[in-house]
Amino acid sequence: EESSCRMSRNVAMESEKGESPGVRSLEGKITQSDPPTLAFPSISTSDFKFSHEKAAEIIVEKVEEFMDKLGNARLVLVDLSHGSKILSMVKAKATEKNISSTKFFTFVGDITKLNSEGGLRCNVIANAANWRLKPGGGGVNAAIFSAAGPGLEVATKQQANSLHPGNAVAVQLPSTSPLLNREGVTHVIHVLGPNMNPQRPNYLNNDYDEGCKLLGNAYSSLFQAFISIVQ
Ligand code: AR6
Repeated sequence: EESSCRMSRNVAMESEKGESPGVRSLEGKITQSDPPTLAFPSISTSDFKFSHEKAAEIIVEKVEEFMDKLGNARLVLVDLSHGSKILSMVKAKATEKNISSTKFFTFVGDITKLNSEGGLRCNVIANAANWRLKPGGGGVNAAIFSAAGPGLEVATKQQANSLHPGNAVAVQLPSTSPLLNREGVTHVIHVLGPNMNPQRPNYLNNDYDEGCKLLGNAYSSLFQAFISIVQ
């Protein structure tokens, strides 16, 4: 059995350009204090039961692929606990590949309290959503909908009613949202990852060929949506 997903490797060399972070941005602006930052959870690896090893491989491949499209923006993988397996695997793989630790790093904390509790300002956060884009259900989805207030559900409905696995949709938070006012989050990007939990919709029955493809698509959609917001 294949132990991990093999993805294209031809992006590996491009991240090593030796640029100094914070000096240039997409529009040539110098924004050294608060660079645009996307905080994202590890999609599919908890309730959706996707392999942590395969997910870590895909996260690092996709981060690497988007490095040179980021300008001065940053990507941050977040999880709740210091014991997070996914964070340590991703950290090790990113170090191995010499990915710039100012443009991509991991962070332990609640994604809805990064600024107030962690002192990390992220203008965009990603949500590991369900296909109906509904609040609740546990995990990061329940936490984000609850912290954002009812305005997130309303604003989400104006963008989309559902998502297919592998896709993402960006939603701007209304001006009344506590997530905006307390945390400085302007957008939530909902992402639907592949599901390996037989008790959830779109169950893939251990088909990791399809699962890895969909998780790769999910991160591409997420990072592309983030870049569209900040450029
Ligand atoms: N802050 C940071 N990370 C978190 C938080 C938080 N508040 N809560 C969970 N995580 P999951 P999935 C981490 O289960 O596997 C929902 O019910 C968690 O440790 O939220 O994609 C939806 O409605 C893990 O690393 O998402 C869907 O039906 C990561 O977030 C389903 O779960 C993702 O865990 C999606 O399942």
